[in-house]
Amino acid sequence: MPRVFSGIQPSGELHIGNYLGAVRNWIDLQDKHECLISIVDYHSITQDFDPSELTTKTMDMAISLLAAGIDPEKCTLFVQSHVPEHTELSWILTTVTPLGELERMTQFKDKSRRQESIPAGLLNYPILQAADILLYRADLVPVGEDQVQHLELVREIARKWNARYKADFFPEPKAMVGTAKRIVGLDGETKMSKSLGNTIGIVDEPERIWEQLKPAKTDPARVTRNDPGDPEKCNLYTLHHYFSNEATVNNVADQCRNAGWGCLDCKKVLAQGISSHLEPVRERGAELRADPGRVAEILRDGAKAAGRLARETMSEVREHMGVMRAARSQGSHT
Ligand code: AQP
Repeated sequence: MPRVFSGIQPSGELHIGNYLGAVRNWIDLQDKHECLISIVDYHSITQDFDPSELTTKTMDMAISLLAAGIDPEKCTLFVQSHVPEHTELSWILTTVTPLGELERMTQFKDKSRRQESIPAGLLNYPILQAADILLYRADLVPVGEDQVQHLELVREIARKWNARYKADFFPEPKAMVGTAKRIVGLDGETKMSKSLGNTIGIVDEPERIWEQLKPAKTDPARVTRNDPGDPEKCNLYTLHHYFSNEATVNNVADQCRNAGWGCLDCKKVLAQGISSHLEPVRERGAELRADPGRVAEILRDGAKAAGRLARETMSEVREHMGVMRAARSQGSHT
């Protein structure tokens, strides 16, 4: 069975952009692939974060993923920092990664613009990502379009390590991008992003979904209620394709072109579509929230399973690199 790895940062609520761009592909893959999904908390500390919230956000992300349909019976779900080999391999990979490649990454340029002082961790983010994937020698990495450039670099890092140590050890993982490549945020401009607050969360209550949608940007040509619009220029029309049925999508387009509906009318229909689509996710989320012990247990079992694979890889990596083995303590049978 091909092995799949993907990760998500606990940097905010799981939103419909993450869901459409990545998570629903993970859910589809878990039946026919060996899947490892990690909540990558050490990635999230490369941006501003509040330490008093990190554990809660990590737990919330686990709850949202499970509620969305990640099934611990079929897939290994774990927290990145619970498997320390991720950071160990990351250090090793820094020694074969060209600095110039890191500096030209679009996400590094975007995110460093948002920070007053740029931590080296933000630059090295794709190396930790390479470690996440290569640690499990994964074949496939289902991601949104924003991560494709990082995946190219991961492939290059795998090639360089293999060449440096004359080993055909790390496979070159392939990015898998679904149909929802880049969901735009409710500001109508930037990528929907946890850290930008332009999102709809997948466990949001209907009232919250409406609150978020009400001020969302639509076709700028619709200045007044009677101005006809072009649905193709409206980000919310794109969202209708995912959350409304075909008849509604066609009606939305007609009503927009003829100014039959105002944008608020269109938003009300979209809010209903999103709310009812996500209702089962909200319900499962509430059940899991009431049983945090069960969620902690799933993460513990996930870390155990991932840790076993990670230790196997690291032992071979060290062997290829000629790293001295630690002496076993007397009487040790391990
Ligand atoms: N807007 C999006 N459209 C499609 N796919 C998306 N993804 C993220 N945003 C969109 C995909 O979701 C997966 C998890 O993302 P991540 O947590 O690793 O980081 P990210 O891409 O940086 O996501 P955010 O929401 O923008 O988080 P912040 O604000 O913390 O940086 C990835 O596969 C990503 O492609």
